[in-house]
Amino acid sequence: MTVHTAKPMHANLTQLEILAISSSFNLADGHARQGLSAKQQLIVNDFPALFARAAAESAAELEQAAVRAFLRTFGQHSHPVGPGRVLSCYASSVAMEILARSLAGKVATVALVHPTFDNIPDILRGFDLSLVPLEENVLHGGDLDEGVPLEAGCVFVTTPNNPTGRVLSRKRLALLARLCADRDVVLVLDTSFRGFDPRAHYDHYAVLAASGCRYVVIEDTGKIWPTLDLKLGLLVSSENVGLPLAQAYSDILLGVSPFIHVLVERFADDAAAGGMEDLWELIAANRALVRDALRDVPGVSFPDNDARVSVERIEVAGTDSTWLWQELRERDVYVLPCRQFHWADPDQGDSCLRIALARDQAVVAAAAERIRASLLAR
Ligand code: EGV
Repeated sequence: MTVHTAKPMHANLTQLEILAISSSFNLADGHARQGLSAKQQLIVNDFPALFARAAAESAAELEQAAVRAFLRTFGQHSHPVGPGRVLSCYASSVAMEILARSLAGKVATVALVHPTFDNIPDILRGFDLSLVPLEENVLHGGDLDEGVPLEAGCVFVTTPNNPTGRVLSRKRLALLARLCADRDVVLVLDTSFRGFDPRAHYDHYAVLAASGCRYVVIEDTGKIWPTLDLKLGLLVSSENVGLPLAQAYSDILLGVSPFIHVLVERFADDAAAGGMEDLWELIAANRALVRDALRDVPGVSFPDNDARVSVERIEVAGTDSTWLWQELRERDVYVLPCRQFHWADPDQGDSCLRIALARDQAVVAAAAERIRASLLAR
């Protein structure tokens, strides 16, 4: 299998995540792998009843209930409803593939946030779309009119971003949406990490609708709840989006299991009833654990001071992160090197590693000690 021999320099990030799947110290992928909370365990104990309900009730109604519960729990009260506006997918990457398929031939160039997870540029390039980087600093604080090149027919932003955790503020979203409306450009948001950061819980759909821009939002339950990758990606779009999304969807999917919809509704209700705060606490504790274990290691710093997402970057001055990745792998610890996130200029990611935090504390603590030992032995 190619993935097992892939050199980390040339592998994509997901290939490196696959290598880590069976390790005891898998801090590579951003999926939720922490143990279930006591209340979540009760939902899992109820699986036979959930299955029976999924089989008995109207699939369309179960889907609507799941979408509504999920989006409202995370502040998205003005999310669209109605035929074709919210399409259920197996995963956010599947939603992205469908979006890219619908952009092909309609749009030539996409302005894509830089850095971001590498399967986004890879999927877009797979449909012959040209990419131009939209640097985070420009996105959050610069002149958008200059920063978004005129040739871009689509602007794609991950918020909160992966791996940096930076969140697009309401004000910046409004500016960007206005610019997209003025230029008749499609604005795409990937909000897969939204659940972790309350600063991303303002009502994005209200802002988007007020601008009148053509938009697509990719939502995701997969990063939040430890449901063994039983998850839902949503492809949400404006009425005026002008892309053949429903047709592209039908090329790939008939629909998603109603069992997933029932599950998502229950987990969303649990999140709204306090589960969300428990999750934030776990991530904050794991982040503190990593920082405390590595803070005094010479050359180490944490570039994303404010981040609340379930991944943390560590910078190791003067080291090649791909080499470090190898060193850690020999201790059975798996993280990600950051070159691949910088899809337009990999050298920018040279000295950073990304550590996944949606794990049990004991796993993070043990892995952090191994990372510390490895760094001190350099
Ligand atoms: C992260 C895995 C895919 C992706 C993981 C991810 N790759 N879907 N090709 O879900 O941050 O580790 O986004």
